[in-house]
Amino acid sequence: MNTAALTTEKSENGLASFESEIRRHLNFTLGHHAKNASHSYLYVAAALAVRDRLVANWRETQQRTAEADTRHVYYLSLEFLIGRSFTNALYSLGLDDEMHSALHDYGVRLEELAEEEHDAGLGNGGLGRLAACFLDSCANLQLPVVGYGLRYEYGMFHQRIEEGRQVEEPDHWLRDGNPWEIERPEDERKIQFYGRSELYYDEQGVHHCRWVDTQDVIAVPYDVPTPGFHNDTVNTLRLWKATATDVFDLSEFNAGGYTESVREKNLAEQITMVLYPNDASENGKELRLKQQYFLVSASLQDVLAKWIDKHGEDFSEFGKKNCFQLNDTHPACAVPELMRLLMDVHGMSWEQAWKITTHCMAYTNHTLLPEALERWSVALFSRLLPRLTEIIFEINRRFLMEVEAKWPGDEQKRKEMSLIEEGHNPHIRMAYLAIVGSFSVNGVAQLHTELLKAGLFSNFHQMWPRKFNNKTNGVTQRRWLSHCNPGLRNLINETIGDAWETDLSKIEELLPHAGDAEFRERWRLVKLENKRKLARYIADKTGVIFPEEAIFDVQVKRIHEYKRQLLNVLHAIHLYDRIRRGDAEGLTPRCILIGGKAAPGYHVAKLIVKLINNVANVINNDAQVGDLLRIVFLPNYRVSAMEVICPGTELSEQISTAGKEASGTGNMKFMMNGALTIGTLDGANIEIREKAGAENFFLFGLDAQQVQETRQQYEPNKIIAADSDIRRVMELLESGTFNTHEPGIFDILIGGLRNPSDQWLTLADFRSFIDEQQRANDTYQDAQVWNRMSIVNTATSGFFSSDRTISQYADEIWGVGAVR
Ligand code: 17S
Repeated sequence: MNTAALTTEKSENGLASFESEIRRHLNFTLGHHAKNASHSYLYVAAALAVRDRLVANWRETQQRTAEADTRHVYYLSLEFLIGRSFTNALYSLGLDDEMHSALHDYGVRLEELAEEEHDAGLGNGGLGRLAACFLDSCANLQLPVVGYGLRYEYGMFHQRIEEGRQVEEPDHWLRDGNPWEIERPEDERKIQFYGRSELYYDEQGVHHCRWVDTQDVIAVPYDVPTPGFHNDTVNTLRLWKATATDVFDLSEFNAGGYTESVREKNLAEQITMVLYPNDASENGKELRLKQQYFLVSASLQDVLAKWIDKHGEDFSEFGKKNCFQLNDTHPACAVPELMRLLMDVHGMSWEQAWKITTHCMAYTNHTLLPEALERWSVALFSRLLPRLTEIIFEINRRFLMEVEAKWPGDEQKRKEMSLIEEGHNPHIRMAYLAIVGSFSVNGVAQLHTELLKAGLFSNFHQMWPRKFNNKTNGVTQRRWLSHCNPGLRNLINETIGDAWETDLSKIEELLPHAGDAEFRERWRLVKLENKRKLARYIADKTGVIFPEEAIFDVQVKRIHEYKRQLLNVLHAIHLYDRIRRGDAEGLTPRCILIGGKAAPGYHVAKLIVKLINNVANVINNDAQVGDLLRIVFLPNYRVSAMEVICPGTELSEQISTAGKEASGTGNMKFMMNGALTIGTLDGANIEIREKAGAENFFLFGLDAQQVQETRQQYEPNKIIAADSDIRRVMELLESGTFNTHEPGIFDILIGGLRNPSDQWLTLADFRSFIDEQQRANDTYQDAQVWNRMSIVNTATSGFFSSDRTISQYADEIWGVGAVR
């Protein structure tokens, strides 16, 4: 298409050039003058102009998918951590150059305007970001997949650091409007809560159940376009917002209930008001269960309504033609809810409904921490969802008969496997419900899946071995390499072409170039430029200067004991100790960056944040340290921060206690961008090391098996006594060097390290960590060697594309192909 012609006339899609479309949106959509419009309005106008370019393809994709006689997949997730959409959409459409020059006329740079966009922080961490990468890959592969989630008014909290401590602030990301959504009031659904279940007989004398005397809430969908890469496909993410029914019910109004009804509206809207920020720890709050059921019921009703539009009440093919992928157990209510809808609303028998349900549910597990497995008290569940509770008990009754048939007389097995954990306060085990109701159960990395089969879910694996499968996670190389690292993208494209952007296996064509000294030098210069950009970002947010000749050593992820940010800090203290005692010979300058949010109620995690900040304060202000060492805690880590961080990172810290991190996905983003990994044999690290080659990975620590064995006879105090480096680190920590005015504040952390029942075995791995860090230190001194290893890491990252992961879901679980 001739873009020059666009500046004066409209193209076939009825849209003029970006320049005039932006003006039109400023003037008519937003009611502003184009002259000296604020950046925030200019951003909205530009985003709307981009959205307009998506709309025609969006409609066509919807029509094509609706007509296609294929299975449809619904990705149900309480979280979609999308981040920003503006430049991502431009990049997918191949329109960044056109936008660049259009904005020139408004006197603003594209990069600057992009900063106006609030991150859509509708997720906690890996699980939510995975859902966003998956949607990108589904659109790239043109798969008939719709994402279903919640439109939280407040996403992940904003993290501020005050005197070294985390302070949470609400993130009202919608305050300036959201140009990336379209409200669809015509598709609203009614969601029931509370009330009771009632038996009745129909005209034929057949008995049925119905759920009556309920309190109802309306679910209104907002659709978010998800563009594929240069392929004219635009898929849909449908996010539900909660609102009250009949706000202006006239009888209430006349009876003086006006303010009452407005109060009810507020209560209803609470359901989608805020994202729960505690990843990996459930706290049994009623509102959280309401959110889960609200998502599930609205989405299932939506899918059923569209089915009925097309097929009437004939559900014979429903199981074959639909698939619901459950992102962890958070949407596991989908199992009993689909049963309810099929039986109570559509008149099916239990057997018919169960056959359909178990043909279309698939469950992904994301955690190995037993304490993170979701359980809901039967008392709470049955008050909120009485009819669903009956159905769950009936599923359980029938399931336990199967258990009895497989292990006759084994009461212990029935107790272990029951969907209901008995006791004075019985609980529903959501993972077991998901397993029983699904045809597929998958883990997210090889080790994780093996550990699930042998551990947490071993009984179920014995019963249904073929249900269990692995889908190692991946990330989208479009956001996490091409788009966030244009310097490297251009170098790669000049060298091997751009086919890797849609087929990352092609990136291995870089491998031979690792032996080319001139290429290595260009590679080094790109990294250097990215380090400078990252250093500017850090200086801007924290005031700390990262010298560019230092090794950039980064750990960004949620703060959690099992991820062992504490081990990272101990290493920083060790380096500081060496500098202080004049043992800095051969030390490579190092800048340590740590970022991540702690769940607001997770005291130990918050204390770790405080420790990082206090240690940073001492080290960064000690003249003796010079440029040898820096440590920084970067506040408010989020998707858009990672887009600056991963291109500039040289050493990626993946140091969880082996057997605890299900997969990790940050590890993959760093690898793609040429960072080397220092890590344990945990989650996807194992596969990263396999692909990159052991010689291109810094391995340390116990493996999952050894972790189990060490727990029996772990004596951290002996380790401290026997190792002078470790002893000095503990002495520094215990001397109050890092908390001179706040005596005792780190005692809990110190006590944990010294505790023989420390779950995370931090000191068991410390010696090995120090030694491997030293090896990284030494390797870095030879830039030729380091850069070769860096290139090899990028070149062998092909497997970690979410395109590969999603192709496997499509082939091995969903049974779907591209709709073109
Ligand atoms: C992560 N799981 S974020 C794993 N669970 O820890 C990673 N959140 O190893 C893995 O790479 C990633 O998933 C993708 O597979 C996460 O209540 C659980 C959770 C979230 C919210 C919540 C409770 C639990 C609000």
